Amino acid sequence: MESLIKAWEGETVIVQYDRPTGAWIFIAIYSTRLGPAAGGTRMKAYPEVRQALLDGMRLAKGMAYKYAVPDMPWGGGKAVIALPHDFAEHSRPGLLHRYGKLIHQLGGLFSTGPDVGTCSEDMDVIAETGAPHVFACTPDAGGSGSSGPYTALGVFTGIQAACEHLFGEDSLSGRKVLVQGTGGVGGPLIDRLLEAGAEVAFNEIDEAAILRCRDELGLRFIRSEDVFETPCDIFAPCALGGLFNETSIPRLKCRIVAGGANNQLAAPEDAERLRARGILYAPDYVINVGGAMAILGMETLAWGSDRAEREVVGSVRQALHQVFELAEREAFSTGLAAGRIAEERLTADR
Ligand code: PPY
Repeated sequence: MESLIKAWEGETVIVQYDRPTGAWIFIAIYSTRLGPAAGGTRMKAYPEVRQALLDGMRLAKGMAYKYAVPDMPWGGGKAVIALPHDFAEHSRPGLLHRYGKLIHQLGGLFSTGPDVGTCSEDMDVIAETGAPHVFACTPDAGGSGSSGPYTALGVFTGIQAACEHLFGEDSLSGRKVLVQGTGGVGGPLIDRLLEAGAEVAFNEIDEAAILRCRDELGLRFIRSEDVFETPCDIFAPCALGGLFNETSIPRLKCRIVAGGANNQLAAPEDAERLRARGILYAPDYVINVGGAMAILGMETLAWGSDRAEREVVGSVRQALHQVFELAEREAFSTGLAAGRIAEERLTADR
């Protein structure tokens, strides 16, 4: 893990070994240049502990870029709790309380919210020891609840912006959209897409969620092995990241990639691979800012939900058009364009 930390351009990594459970807690802080760090807490088992650290470091950079593009006064950070493979669910509250205590001790250097493997109910438990540096608690606990619907609203807006750029009209009526992951973000995204008249297919690994989407919503199910080859207008990854690489990109049969998952590209060069295939890629951290933007606005700036929705729609639309236009003008990838915009903000004199 020494070499991983050494190679990372971020500021700080906080490490805590949770002896009672055997879990490893990593808090990666990429940059506090624009403000104190905030980012979700990812909690899952990894094949190896070092992969959890690497995940946290990559996600923290994504958060820094995510805040930088719409000029939010927050720094990039992410927490990863690597669970032991024999983790017992009854140990969860204790682990979350000890993690909350660490958050509290950091005194605002890092604030957190939900990510893959944690939900608003978990934030309530973390907040018992970690308040006030815990966002998106349940409404019962005085929080604003799940960020998923706001992320989904931003992704929906981003899909419209991509269609406008590529097809000259933002209407989704009759557009074929493949949504991967039907959980906190994919679920509400599907609802909006259907309402807009899109033809939605989905991929999912959870059996109950498959039944719900296929039998109750009547959507076409795409098996995991067929996801990349399925012809569609828009492919919207809303599950785990790292899916686009030199072997998956040549198989794609979509015109647009625009989804909510973090860290969709295995490597930065994959943005150029998508461009070379004529696929318009909406950079993940630009299109999925909605959750963080809405939650932070509602909980630190006293926005109401209407204001939060307006801010998300306006910011994602404007930022994506800026990214698409810069990429077109300079004839380079949208990933590079978004990176330029974010880095300019992160290095500007203040
Ligand atoms: C993300 O956008 O990936 C997050 O980590 C979401 C987030 C960030 C800060 C507060 C609440 C949710």
